[in-house]
Amino acid sequence: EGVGPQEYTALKLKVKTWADKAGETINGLKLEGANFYLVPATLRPETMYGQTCCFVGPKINYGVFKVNDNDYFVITNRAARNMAYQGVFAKEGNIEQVAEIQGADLVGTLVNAPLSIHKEGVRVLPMETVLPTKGTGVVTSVPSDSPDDYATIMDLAKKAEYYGIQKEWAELEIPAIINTPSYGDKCAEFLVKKLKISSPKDTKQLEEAKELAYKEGFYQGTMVIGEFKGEKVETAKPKVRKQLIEAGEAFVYSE
Ligand code: A2H
Repeated sequence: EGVGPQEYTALKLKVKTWADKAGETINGLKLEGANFYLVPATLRPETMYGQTCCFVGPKINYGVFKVNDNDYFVITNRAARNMAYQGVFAKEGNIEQVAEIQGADLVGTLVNAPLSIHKEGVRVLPMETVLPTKGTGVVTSVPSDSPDDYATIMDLAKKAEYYGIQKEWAELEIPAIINTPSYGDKCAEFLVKKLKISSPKDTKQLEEAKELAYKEGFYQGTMVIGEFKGEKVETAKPKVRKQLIEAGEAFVYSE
């Protein structure tokens, strides 16, 4: 971990259809015409083409925060407090929370994931290892390039009934985003298998896989999808980020 502030890209995943319980809460607010977004924080904006779902911590409490007259964000209270001083909300330093929803009640919600090949949307799914103390408490899942995400979706698909989800939600096609000389074009899957990681609870091996994937992807990787196909990750990364921000689909979030 660095000592300076971490600069994330916060991505706006617009809710298309709420899971039942979250829907009841939101409908009770009678905010006709409002837009709601789950807002994951990522360090890898160039991988957003490969989003296949969006993770929340099932036991984490999320707030629904008013951003402006039409828009609301679903994030942790902690993240809202930080954003209030980063020019994200209409009034500097002011937080307006309209509801609280537990992560478990968000599971099954269908959201639009900017740049994802899955234009029909992706599902909100549970991830036990989401930290309430980092980012926004929401994590977008890119199983091609994140070993944590890959290990989690494999576990979800294997135990769909236990998790109370539909198996198909965890089995969306995983496209290749980045080619690397050492680990091929789906480095997370390659490393999870190589290090014999069998569950999201294999913390130590996952830490190692994450380190290897990150270095190889960033320094040796080449994009194999999207507008910057053929470019090195190092140069494509700021371009994809800029594009998302200019399209109003993302913003800078630091902590
Ligand atoms: B990354 P750092 Cl493709 N709890 O985004 C657990 N993990 C969280 C989190 C939280 N509250 N908030 C963000 N994260 C994840 C993409 C990605 C990420 C890829 C590869 C590696 C990777 C897609 N998931 O991260 O501790 C988010 O996942 C590995 C470093 O602040 C975010 O970026 O360095 C990253 O961890 C931030 O971790």
